[in-house]
Amino acid sequence: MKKQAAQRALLIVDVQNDFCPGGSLAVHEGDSIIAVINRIMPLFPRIIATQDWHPPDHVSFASAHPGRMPLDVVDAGGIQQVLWPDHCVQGTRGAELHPRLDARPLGLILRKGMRRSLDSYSAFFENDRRTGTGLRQYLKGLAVRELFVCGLATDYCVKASVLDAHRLGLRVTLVTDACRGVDFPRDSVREALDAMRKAGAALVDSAALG
Ligand code: VGL
Ligand code: ZN
Repeated sequence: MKKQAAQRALLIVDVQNDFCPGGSLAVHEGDSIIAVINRIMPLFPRIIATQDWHPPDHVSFASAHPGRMPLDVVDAGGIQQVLWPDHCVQGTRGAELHPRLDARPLGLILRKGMRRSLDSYSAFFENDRRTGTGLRQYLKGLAVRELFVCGLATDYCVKASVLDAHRLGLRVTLVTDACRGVDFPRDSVREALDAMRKAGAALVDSAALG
């Protein structure tokens, strides 16, 4: 069998209604990246989208911790867990991919954060850093060596996915104008960009792709 040529892939992280204006965990201007993503998708032979996909009583929801508020930080089984408003509950409209995102070219829609007691920011590993999502094997099976990443939110799921991809030996490029962040705590978007750059990811504007 002929060896497949090394391929590029685009990873679109959590472009879901709840992370866009009007959603329960809306990221400022979260929907402004959709036109950019739709424009760059034709440049990639393989495109994967993730969906944050939580059960209704998920450990990351402040509502699951009596007396706690969103943005409080708790210890959840030895993992520092930021608490969020209920978001991306399985099967709800908030969990659907944003309707303006062109879903036709998506080769894989990967759901994460499905275990009640464990969150998953990264598209590769859950927050215990051990449980894989299968994305690593999927990309390996397609001989993908170079991953471009975009989506929501820059300082949480995008950052975690970029750092894991790099750790797994992929060449990683963040498409900066196709991301938006929560920016909590203050400056966390800037810090996330610095951390990704320091780890060895390239940061580029979509205009430079092609
Ligand atoms: C995310 C907070 C909670 C994200 C998901 O997609 O970045 N952030 N769940
Ligand atoms: Zn979540």
